[in-house]
Formats: sequence, structure tokens, C-alpha cells
Amino acid sequence: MSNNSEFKRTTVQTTPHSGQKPGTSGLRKKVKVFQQKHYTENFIQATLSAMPGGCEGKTLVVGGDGRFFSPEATQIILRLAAGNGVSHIIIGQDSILSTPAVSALIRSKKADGGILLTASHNPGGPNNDFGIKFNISNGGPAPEEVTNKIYKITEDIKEYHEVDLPDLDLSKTGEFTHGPLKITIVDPVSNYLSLLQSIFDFDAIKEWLHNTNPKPTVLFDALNGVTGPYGRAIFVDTLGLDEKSIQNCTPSPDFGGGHPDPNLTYAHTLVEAVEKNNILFGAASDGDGDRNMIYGKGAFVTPSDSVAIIADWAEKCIPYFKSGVKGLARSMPTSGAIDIVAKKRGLEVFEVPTGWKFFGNLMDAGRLSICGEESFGTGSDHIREKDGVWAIVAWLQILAAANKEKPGSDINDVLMMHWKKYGRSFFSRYDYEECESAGAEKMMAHLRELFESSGFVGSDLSATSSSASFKVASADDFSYTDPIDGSVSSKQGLYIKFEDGSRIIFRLSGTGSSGATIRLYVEKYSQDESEYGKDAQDGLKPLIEVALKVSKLQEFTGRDKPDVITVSRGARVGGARRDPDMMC
Ligand code: VG1
Ligand code: CO
Repeated sequence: MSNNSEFKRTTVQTTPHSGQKPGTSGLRKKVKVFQQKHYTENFIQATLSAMPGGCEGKTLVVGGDGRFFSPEATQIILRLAAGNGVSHIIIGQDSILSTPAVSALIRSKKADGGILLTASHNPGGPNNDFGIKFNISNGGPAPEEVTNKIYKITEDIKEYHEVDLPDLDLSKTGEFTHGPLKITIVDPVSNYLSLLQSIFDFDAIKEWLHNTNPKPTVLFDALNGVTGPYGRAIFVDTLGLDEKSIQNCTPSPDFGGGHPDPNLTYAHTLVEAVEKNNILFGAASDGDGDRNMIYGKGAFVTPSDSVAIIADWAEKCIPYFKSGVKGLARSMPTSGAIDIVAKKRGLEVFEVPTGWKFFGNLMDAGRLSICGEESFGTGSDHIREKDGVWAIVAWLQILAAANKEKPGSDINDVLMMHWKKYGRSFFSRYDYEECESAGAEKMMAHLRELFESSGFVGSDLSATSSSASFKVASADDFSYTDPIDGSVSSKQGLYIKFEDGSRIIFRLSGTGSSGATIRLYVEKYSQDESEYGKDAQDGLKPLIEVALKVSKLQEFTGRDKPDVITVSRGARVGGARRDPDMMC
């Protein structure tokens, strides 16, 4: 048996790389940036140094979505972990682990944290993005206190510590010794699968899938991301469905050249197959498996509705929630559909800033069970990350239950039932990608100034193409005080709330790898049944006009069209500044 002293720990001199500030979800940059000399090493050293309680003698989980540069980054992590005195590393075979699976492993193995190698839904490959994210011992993304510390260390880093180890073979599962490190290489799927089996009633889903005439058709699309093996284990091996029920299920380092983002634009392989083959239930997840899209023939579930509907059905049909749902939550720009469910059910509901890291404390304190974000993120306190596959199975469970109540129910029926009970929140998001940072910042500064000017609150903002006008009820920069630890996160998005309950929100993205992406969110609530079947785009038009006018977005950015529009009944894309209306 080896001991630490036999291995030569070396200290390597380095100089800081600028811009290593973790964003909404880790550090995301072009692969070429990570490949620069000492770039990845600096960030890993800073992460290990910033670990709460230090990293010496600790256990870490390492894995990711298998994107280009993951094997190299894994070997760097092993060398630096050894150099910094980490004692045990649990790795997914071939360095593959979905983000939810990392969170589950940290929790079940009682590890002290995890390093995730992913840029999530951003494209991969030598000319695209890589990313590194640090999760803490509860299995969730490191809070801002830790990420700020990481950034601070990167700003004046002078050295890092490593043990010069040969590359470890990551292809075989088992227990190994690698220099001073104990290594456990695990099958990426089994631990996660048994967690899901303890949460859901798979027999009820099977009963619906196999004993209904005609048999419900199902299609899962992993978009060549990490969920391929998880999808196969669930749809084929557990639910006993045909091979044809899954597609794009082999993880690829560049996601087959695609954009592993589950929305109606980028998951077109799913959308086309569902429409062509009349599939009742279609679903996709993103590169690292934490996002999901639910899409059946002619029916698209917005993420804001999805989380509200799961929250509404959970206690009734998902065994994990049988003993009760503790509380609900959403990110600030997510529609208020879940708030209405909470109110009717007498549950606490929280509004947190964008990013999953803000849900963890509430879950740890036992006040939050189910939460979501408008950006295709849905999850619960079974782990501390959003969980795409979990959300997909939750929808299968709901459909199985709905079919018990009313045979033949499909996704549209579940949606309509929900809106009839609670009203409908129309929601849309416009993304202006890779704008010039200076222009985007100026637009935000202009809005801040406007919000502070006297008379803005109470004023009427009018649309350009109609007589519609909206009275400003409040306008501010969203600030959040964590109810558990009292930490304050400010400047989390500019919102205007109107007297009729509608909202418009402006945020700058924290996940892009270059330039500034402006996100504009609009929301309107309706209890008029005659509107429920409508496309959100029409009803929201006056609000969007108001948003563009008040922000002077075009003037500041030169953009007259967004790149991506996500609407209640679909996402349309403009791609490289193309006309989004042409692409629906
Ligand atoms: C986006 C989404 C946010 C999500 C984050 C990470 O952040 O808006 O809701 O939590 O991505 O998701 P931003 O700052 O670009 O708006 V993932 O699937 O990339 O881990
Ligand atoms: Co993701």
C-alpha cells in the first residue's frame, strides 16, 4: 500500500488568467481558452483552495457530459487533487456522469463535493465550449460565497500543486490506487437509476404504457448528450419499450455537431419525429442532463407550466411525495403559474434569482420540495440540481395517473385541465445573443436610471401598434435575501410589474462564453377560458412592444430581432440574426 510521502508533490509557478469568474452555472469558455497553458490548472487549484473546510483528506466526485476536452481535464483534476492532498475521487466511467447523477452520487456517497465538466446546453467540440462547475457537499452548485472566493483566488494565483501522475485509464469500473489517491470508477447510471426507482411508481407507468389500447407512443431524444445511457436504462430496460422509443442516445464529444439544448428549435430531431409519427409523449434533455423539454403531438409544455403541473399532481401520483409537499419555488423570471398552485394548496412559495444554486438552502432546511426555472429546468429535493430525466419520468407518471382518471388523456388534456383549474400564465422569452457588452450594459444602466426617476412608477406605458397601455405598479432591480442564511444577492434582473399583474424583465445571461446575451421575459396571466387555446405570441405582443420601447434595446444594441424566441406554444429561432418570424 502506498502512502503520500512516496509521491513527489511539486509546486508549479503560474500567473493569473483574467475572467475566471464562475457565472450562473460554473465557468464556461471556448475549449481553446481552457487549453491555454495553466488555464485549467489555475481554475482547479482555485476551486480546491476555496473548498469549504479545505480539500485535504476529502472525497470528490468527478464527471461530466463527455464533451471535448473532458478526458484531458479529468487527468488535470487528478494530478492537482493528488497535489493538494485530496484522498478519494469517485469518477464516472470514461468521465461520464450527468449533472443530476453527480448530485445524487455526492449525496449517496457522502462525498465532500464534486467537479462537473460541462458547459451544459452550449455546443461542444474543439471550436466550441467547455465548462467546469463546483458542487458542495449537499450535492448542489456552490453558493456565491464560494464562487466569489474561487474567482478571487484566480485573480492573483501564483502557483498550483500537483503530483506528476501518468494518465489514469478511465474505461474500467472498480477501485484503484493512483499515486496517493484512492479512485473509484463507477458505472454512470446505476446509482441514479436506483434513486429514480425509489421515487417513482414505474409499475403504474408500465401498466399505462403496455396495457392501453392503442399503446401510447413514446420518444426520448438525448440530443447526443450525456443522458443517452440513462434514457436507455429507463425507457428500454426498465419500462420495457422498444429501441425505437429512444434516439440520439450515444454521448458524443461534440453532440453530433448539434446544439444540445432541449427547446423547439434545437431539439428539432425530436419535434419532427413526434409530428411525423404522431407520438403521444416526446421528451428531450440537454448536454449534461439537467434540462428537459416535454413535447407531444401538437402539445408543447412550457417549463413554467411544467413545474406547476408536477407540483399539482405530485402528492397524488409520485410515491416520493406521498407524505406531502413541503414548499414550492421558482426563479424570478419564471411565470407565476406555480405560485397559484402553492396558494390554492396552502404551501409556501419562494422567488429566487436565476440559477439552481439558490434553491439548495431552502431544500436543506426542509422548506422546499419542487421547483423550476423557465429555462427548461425542473427538479425536486431528491437531489440539489435540476433534473431532466426526473422531470420526464414525472410527466409519464402524471399521464399514467391522468389516464386512470380519464382514459385517453394526452398532454394537451393535462394542460387544459390545469388552466381550467388555475388560469393560464402566458409567457415568452426573447434572447439577443452575443451582443456587444458595452451596448447591453448601457441599456441596463438606462433602465436602472429610468426606474429611479420620479414619476416612472404610476406612469402608463403604451404599445406602438395598439391602444393597449400598462400602468407601472413597481420597477426595480431584483434583490434576494436568502431566508435561511441571510446572504444577499443583488442586481439579479430588472423587472417592471404592471397593475394588471403582467411583468417584463431584463437580464444579462451568465452562461455565455462571449459577448453579452440579453434576455427579455414577458408574462401575462389570464382567467379567460376562451384564451387558453391561443398562441402566447399574439396576447403578449403589446407587452413586448412596451418592453422594447422602454428599454431602447434596438438603439443600444443595434438589434431589431432576437435570435431565439421561446413562446408558450413553441420556440422560434432566428439563428445568426435571421428573422425569427420566418423560422417558426
Ligand atoms: C441560464 C438560464 C438559467 C439556468 C442556467 C444554467 O442562465 O437562464 O435559468 O439556471 O442557464 O442552466 P443565464 O444566466 O444564461 O440566463 V444549464 O442547463 O446551462 O446548467
Ligand atoms: Co444543463
